[in-house]
Amino acid sequence: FGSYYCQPGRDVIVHLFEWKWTDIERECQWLADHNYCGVQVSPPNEHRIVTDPPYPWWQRYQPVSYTMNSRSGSETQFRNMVTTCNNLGVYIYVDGVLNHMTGGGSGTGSDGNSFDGDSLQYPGVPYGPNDFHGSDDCSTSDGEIHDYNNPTEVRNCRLSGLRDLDGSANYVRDVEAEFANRLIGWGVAGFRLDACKHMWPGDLEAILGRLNQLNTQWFPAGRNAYIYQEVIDLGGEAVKATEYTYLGRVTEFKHGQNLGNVVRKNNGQRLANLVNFGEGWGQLSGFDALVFIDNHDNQRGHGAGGFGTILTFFEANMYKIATAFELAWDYGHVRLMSSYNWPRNIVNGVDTNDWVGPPTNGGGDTKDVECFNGEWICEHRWREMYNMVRFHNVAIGNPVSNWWDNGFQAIAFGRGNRGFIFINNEDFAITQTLQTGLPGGEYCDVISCDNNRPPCGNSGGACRATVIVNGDGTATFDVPNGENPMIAIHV
Ligand code: QV4
Ligand code: CA
Repeated sequence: FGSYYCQPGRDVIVHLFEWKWTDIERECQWLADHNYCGVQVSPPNEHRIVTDPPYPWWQRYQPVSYTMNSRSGSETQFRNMVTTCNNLGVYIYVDGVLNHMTGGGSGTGSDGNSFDGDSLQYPGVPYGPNDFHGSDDCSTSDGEIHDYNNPTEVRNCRLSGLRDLDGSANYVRDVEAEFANRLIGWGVAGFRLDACKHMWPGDLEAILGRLNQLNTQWFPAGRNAYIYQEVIDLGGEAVKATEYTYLGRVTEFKHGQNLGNVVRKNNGQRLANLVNFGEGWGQLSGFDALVFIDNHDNQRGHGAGGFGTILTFFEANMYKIATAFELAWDYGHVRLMSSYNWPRNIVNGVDTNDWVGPPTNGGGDTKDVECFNGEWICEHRWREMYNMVRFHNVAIGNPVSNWWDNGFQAIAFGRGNRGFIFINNEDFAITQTLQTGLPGGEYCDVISCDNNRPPCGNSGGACRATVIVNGDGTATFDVPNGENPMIAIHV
């Protein structure tokens, strides 16, 4: 389940966090035009509606049933989105929450089904008390996870009070696989599986073993769904990411943590140290890793947070440097984050507004997306991002080559005869002649230019000078420091 299917020359996926189905359906044309492989969408099934605090984004990680009315829209809207995007060759990856249902308390979910987390009743599924882990399986006095050195506790007790499903039960496995197969039947291409650290690999294996192959209306016969499992493994806990790699890919949280530390120059880190980035830094095999600079949790201090480490759109310049490196380098399957804005307010290391949901028309009614209006950030539409997605696509299959560094905060490398990038994280401009490996000719810097063939130019006029590659592959780079201190060229 760790191999994914993209249209030729596409590879990167983007998480359109909390977007509505109608907005994603519209965005797929732009994503197709800019060579994105696919979209990760927020959990589409019925969820709790939380009013205190009002309509937080995290209400969607408290499932009430597997019917399809959610904050992002209806079943019809979801299916229309999948059809339209698939017809454009942009594939949909669903965030699947299979470990648990809601926390405590009772109410009515986003599709009108009642639930009672206290008596473990979810009639919309239906699930009852026998479908959950109880005191037989979890030995902590309050039923919560406390000790991350105890794998049984991590898998059988409750994560933040969330009612923990018994994945060893055939009924639970059947119900969850039926849900996934319903989505696969509509054309969904795979799943980001939530909270896999808290599920036994054998239980996941049993659910995945029940999955149908992808819909042959859009995918070649015999293709499995693409599975990437959320396991946060920064070392030092009992549960390891490598316990899950036999099933599919795993989120590699060390990747964004390491790149955040390097670009911020934390603890004396240098760009030059990235020469063996990836496995050489104790990360998973690139073929097992799903990688990202930030995700919807750690951009607001949830999960493996760390505001002094993780980079986000709030630090746009460093974020672009880290993302450009990630897209130019040859490691892992890259997922970009596309965020909404919120009034981040860090007090003693905690964001007091970490719960704030997407832009709203009032209440829990999410606003239509309008990129760059100050509410929807749309990182995936930043020129530096989508042009580096193209660089990434052009470079596929070519190993890193012609590495150069100045020993400190300036590096450059190529990807065979396809592309070359120079990153200058020093406090001064650099002029340097290097072997690029590229065919001779004139190239446009795709960091500052939208055109990638001379004459290079943007309507905004931000374009930097053309880079001339000589017949012997050498070129002289004049790389500024400060804003966008990078030059990237590709065939
Ligand atoms: C509270 C108390 C509990 C108490 C409970 C009583 O904290 O101690 O037992 O009330 O019922 C929300 C609240 C949380 C509340 C809980 C239950 O924030 O305070 O518990 O609901 O009502 C997201 C958010 C969570 C949120 C959850 C469900 O991050 O804050 O909890 O959604 O709404 C670990 C895991 C990793 C996880 C990461 C955050 O290994 O798997 O923590 N990441 C994924 C998702 C994440 C999501 C979940 C898992 C859960 O990416 O977004 O949590 O689905 O590292
Ligand atoms: Ca569990």
